Amino acid sequence: MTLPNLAPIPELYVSHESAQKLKIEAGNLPSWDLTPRQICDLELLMNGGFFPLKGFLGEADYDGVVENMRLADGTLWPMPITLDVTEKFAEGIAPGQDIALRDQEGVILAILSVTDKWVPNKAKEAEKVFGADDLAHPAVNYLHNTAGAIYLGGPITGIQQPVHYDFKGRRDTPNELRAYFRKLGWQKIVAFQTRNPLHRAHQELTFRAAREAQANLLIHPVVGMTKPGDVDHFTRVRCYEAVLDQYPQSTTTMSLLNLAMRMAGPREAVWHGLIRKNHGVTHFIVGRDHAGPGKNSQGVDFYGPYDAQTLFKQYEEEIGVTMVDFKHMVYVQEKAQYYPANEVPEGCTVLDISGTELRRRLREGLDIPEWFSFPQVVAELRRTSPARAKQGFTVFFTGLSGSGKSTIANALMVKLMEMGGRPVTLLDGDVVRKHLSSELGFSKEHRDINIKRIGYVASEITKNGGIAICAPIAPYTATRRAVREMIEAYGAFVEVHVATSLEECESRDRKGLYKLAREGKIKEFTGISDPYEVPTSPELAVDTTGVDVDHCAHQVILKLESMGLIKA
Ligand code: PPS
Repeated sequence: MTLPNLAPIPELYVSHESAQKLKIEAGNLPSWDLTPRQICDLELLMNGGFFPLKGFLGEADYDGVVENMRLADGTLWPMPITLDVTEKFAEGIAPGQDIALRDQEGVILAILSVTDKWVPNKAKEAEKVFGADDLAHPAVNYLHNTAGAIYLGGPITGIQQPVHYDFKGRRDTPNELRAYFRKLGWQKIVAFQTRNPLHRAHQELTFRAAREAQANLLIHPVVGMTKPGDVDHFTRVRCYEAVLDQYPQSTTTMSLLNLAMRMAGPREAVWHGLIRKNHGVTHFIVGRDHAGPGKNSQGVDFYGPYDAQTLFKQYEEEIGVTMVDFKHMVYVQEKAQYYPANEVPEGCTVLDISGTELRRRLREGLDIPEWFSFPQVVAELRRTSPARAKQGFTVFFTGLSGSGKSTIANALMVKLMEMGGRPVTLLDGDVVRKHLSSELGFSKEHRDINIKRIGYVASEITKNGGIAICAPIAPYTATRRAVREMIEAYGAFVEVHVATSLEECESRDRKGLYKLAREGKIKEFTGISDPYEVPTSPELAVDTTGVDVDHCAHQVILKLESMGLIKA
């Protein structure tokens, strides 16, 4: 039996007095503005959540972690915790230098004493850590398309915790949790990691796990960064608070963990175990497809359903936390109660609602029965996920100059306004270039900035329940993908490829630009002297050759109807 060692765990903070002094001195250092993911990592580095790490990994530790889940000294650590920066920032930094790490408002949180600076082999990192160099994996996509090209490593001197304004009373450092367990005399604690709302089946399984291990229960949800598209943590925490009342008093507590998940399945499970060990727990529930990212680009699951349990079991002793395997709980109608799926009495009717089915019911405003979830949880979910026909969304037209994007977009706007219900905003290529991007030209860099601005505005419109119609050329796949991700966090993204051929666009030459481009009088002209990467899987492709605008706009309307975004 593992008894918890609830002594305080080392943190990386200096004393309050030294912190004040350091903060002033650090004002003169080169400073790096941390990304949201880096802020999460830094918080857990500083408060001991990532013990025994003393800072962002140096190159030798990184190599060991990537290769075989071990730091250079042999300690088990499965996840590279690295500080990625841009090439431009890295140019001015050399090992031996200190840099100030700031949050997004410019507050100095820590000092990094740089010992290592290197160019990582990202393809190898993806293969080894996430199992495949496949952009369908959210962390691989982040690695290639968001993370900077250079890594800096070295020890951290902690100045202050990142500031949180939400659910302050529910956030605990490892030492605060350890002190809480000590105070209550809890010796065995089962932790449950989650990034989803809890329903009755989860309540049953967590409580059952605690009972079997004769332990207390810690609901330990992740509120840092989870999988894109997950229910936001504000909604989830309100849901968790409702479920907490369902456990027998004083058996269970909840604490929020500001972790940035990587969805790395088996490696992630081991990592979660180590983090929970640092928070003072003795047991950890590992489920089917723990921290799974879903399907790869071939439509196959990245990891086997029990890979995480197998890897955790293999390292259980070293992690120092006992694995409790997740029982898949199902509702048995005749008995009006939950049973583990493999213990259902013979001849009984099993009821279950999958995550996909639940999302469909929420989207379509359909019934969610009481046997499945708690009424307060369902009410919370309905408040923040209204039926699809009431949510905001973005229609993103892309295609060559003169393909007909703006004309169809205008027709679509009018049709949607005629239907009413939601405000409609048109972000046309030319109009955006006049009001939002007037200083930009047509280099790849400038086009990307332009499209990301459009994406940002569209994501805000979508978040607030409106309809955004965008109609730029948007020639690059990666940039369109980045915009999709920005928007899908809040609502649907409908990519419409206006696939009119170059020959047709050129023969129309409505603005006379193709002629000038052919004569070399306009440089970097899309389709002539600049690339257009054709979308491979848009929601819809329309060709305007020989077809009237009304018909094309109608095709978009039909698509929106079939996606449940508008009601007929
Ligand atoms: S991009 O690539 O998405 O940022 O382009 P976008 O903002 O949609 O701007 C395209 C409009 O600008 C005019 N124009 C050019 N297009 C392409 N290449 C070059 N070099 C260029 N120079 C000016 C052109 O009128 C485009 O309008 P549309 O409506 O697409 O014809």
